[in-house]
Amino acid sequence: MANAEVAKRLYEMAEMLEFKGEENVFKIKAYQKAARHIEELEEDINVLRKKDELGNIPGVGEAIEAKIKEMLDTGTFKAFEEVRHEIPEEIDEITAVQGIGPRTAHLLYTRLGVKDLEGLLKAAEEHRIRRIPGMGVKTEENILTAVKRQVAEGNIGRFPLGVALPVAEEISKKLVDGTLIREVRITGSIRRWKDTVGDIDLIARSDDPEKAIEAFTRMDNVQKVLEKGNTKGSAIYQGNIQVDLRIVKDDAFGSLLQHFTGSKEHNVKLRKIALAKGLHLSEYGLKNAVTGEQMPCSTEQEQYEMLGLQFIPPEMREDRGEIEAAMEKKIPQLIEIGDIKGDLHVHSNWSDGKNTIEEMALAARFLGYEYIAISDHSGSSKIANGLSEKRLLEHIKEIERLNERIEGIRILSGTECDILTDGKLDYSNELLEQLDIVVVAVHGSVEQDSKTMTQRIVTALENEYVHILAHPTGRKFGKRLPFEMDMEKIMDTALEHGKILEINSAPQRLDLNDKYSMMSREMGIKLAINTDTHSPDQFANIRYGVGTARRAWVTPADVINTLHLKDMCRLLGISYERSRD
Ligand code: DGT
Ligand code: CA
Ligand code: CA
Repeated sequence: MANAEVAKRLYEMAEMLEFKGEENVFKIKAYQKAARHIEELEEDINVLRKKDELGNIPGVGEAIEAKIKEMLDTGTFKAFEEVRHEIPEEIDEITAVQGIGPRTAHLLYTRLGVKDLEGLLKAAEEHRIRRIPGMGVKTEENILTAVKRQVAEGNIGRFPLGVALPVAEEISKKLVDGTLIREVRITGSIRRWKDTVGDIDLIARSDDPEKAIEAFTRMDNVQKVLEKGNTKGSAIYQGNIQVDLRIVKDDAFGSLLQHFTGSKEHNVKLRKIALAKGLHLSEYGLKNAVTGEQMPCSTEQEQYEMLGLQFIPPEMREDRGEIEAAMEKKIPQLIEIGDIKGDLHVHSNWSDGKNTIEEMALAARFLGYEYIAISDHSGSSKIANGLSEKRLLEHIKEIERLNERIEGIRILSGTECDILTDGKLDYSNELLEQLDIVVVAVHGSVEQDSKTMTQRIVTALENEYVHILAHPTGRKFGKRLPFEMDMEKIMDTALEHGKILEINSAPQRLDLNDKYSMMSREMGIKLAINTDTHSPDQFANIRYGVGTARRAWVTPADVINTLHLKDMCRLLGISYERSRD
């Protein structure tokens, strides 16, 4: 088991205990704490175990240590399995509803027998929830609204990309480890970098498809085999995610890749174009509709070319005008990870990050970045150890010192300043003026009605010292739906005042999403693609932000952190010289 898996199990244990109404809060907190520290470990937990150093992990006492060992040996632990049997399987559906935590889910289950979303909706509509002591009419109404919204947004039964992609990569790696399977490609919505995905779609090349499918179904962590054919396999993998695998021999690999990358809407339109040319398009490639001659393509490029189209990047394949653009050879040169020159939303251990400012700067320099902005939280974010005005001044000084000492990267002094409930900012203008860059964000009081929330953000964007609005809609997969707000009004304000909107690359956020990123780009609003990282490894999340931007047809010119340091300094009105020596 990898660190992330061990951590996940411990988090689940905490959640299940909470669900069960565990009285001892410290027990729940202990699991969460251990999980958090394991998640952030830089060393492999299996290695620590060999060195007998598990006990050194903060939060891991004797009891949890024993459970970790059990997990590393058997893949699970007894206490976990025992509790799991007492809890209905679909309970995640319930706790994913805004405003329902494990305790409320437990009440709904024990009092009303509610164990899935359908049951919850029914209970709310039949006014049974208000009769539970302590819940009331208002709670019932809120639950009903939240469930309806969740259903309308189609988020049910889908996995965040940040969950599915690492699993898909893990499986791909396992599959090519053998000599049997020569190449594996991730296709479907994951390859299109869609923010949530229904399942994992893989294709592979092998000379012996049947054996390859057999090997696939016998992989570790396969929980259930759904289909096992000559060239097709389908299974439920650990984490309850479905994996579809198709195997081909060499010649039609490009055609198959194109087909399974989708989207369905994109493919339907391609098929029409093929027909107009007397061709028939299927997963096996193109075929002459009259003679029946097959024309399989080994690359996608070839297939698009045969249809008279420019190559279309996977992220654009949603039938949003990309086929028409490809006909006119007008596919834009989309942004790539290599275009990113710096990260403007980075946390350090001055607030809730894990590492020092210096460590973050060195990690960024290693990635080839020219600059980063350290944007720690402001004072009102108490849980995040936000900086008081006094500590922010020290923070600025520390960054000055580091800039004198560290070469090859410029550290910009920044903040992720809270937008207070009325739209005022958590720091005075006098203080904001002393920073290189001001990132603002909504954290508390997220339940405000649309009018109040819109005005709150508009007011913040009207402040002359503000540069970037971070994670504009506040959504978090499985935890929080987007704020109620008038996004168009917020975009109009951003445009009017020259403010930048962030595409936050944290995979649980991906906020702005593709749709709003596209609207912003079309309006001419500049974007920043940041990671909001709390440790050096999270810089790697930039790929999710760039993927989202590519879905929105974003080019380097639309994004400010593709600028070189000199141009970035000019944009921010700060001296470039300071960084040179
Ligand atoms: P998902 O899984 O809901 O996130 O979305 P996709 O796009 O991965 O959809 P999925 O897994 O049902 O199918 C994978 C790809 O296979 C899809 O993007 C295009 C292709 N495909 C599936 N069903 C059809 C179909 O009925 N017609 C066409 N033309 N292509 C299909
Ligand atoms: Ca899929
Ligand atoms: Ca599928």
